[in-house]
Amino acid sequence: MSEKVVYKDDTIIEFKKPKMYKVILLNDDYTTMEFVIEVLIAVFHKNPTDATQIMLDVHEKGKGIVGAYTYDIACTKIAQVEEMAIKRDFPLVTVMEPD
Ligand code: TYC
Repeated sequence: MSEKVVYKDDTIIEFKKPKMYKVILLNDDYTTMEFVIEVLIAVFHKNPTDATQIMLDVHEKGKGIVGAYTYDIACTKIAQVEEMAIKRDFPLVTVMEPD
């Protein structure tokens, strides 16, 4: 997908939409529900209601999509989750896949 913009001097610039990547949250038996909600609010800017719903969904189904982001942003969010989880000694993991 792309958008072409034609300027007054006839310059044509084509803006390509960046590829998006889904960040997927994985369930485990050790991370507390409260911590997962805290991560979803801090890293993914979810409100408490949505964060709780996503956490419960992942708890029941094993995994769930948290959002879709550009490559760099998805990588950064995954690293932020890892850093928070390591600090608190939880095995919480997020992964990414092309949207
Ligand atoms: N299954 C965890 C528990 O029962 C809670 C949890 C939910 C953990 C979602 C990880 O991505 C997760 N404490």
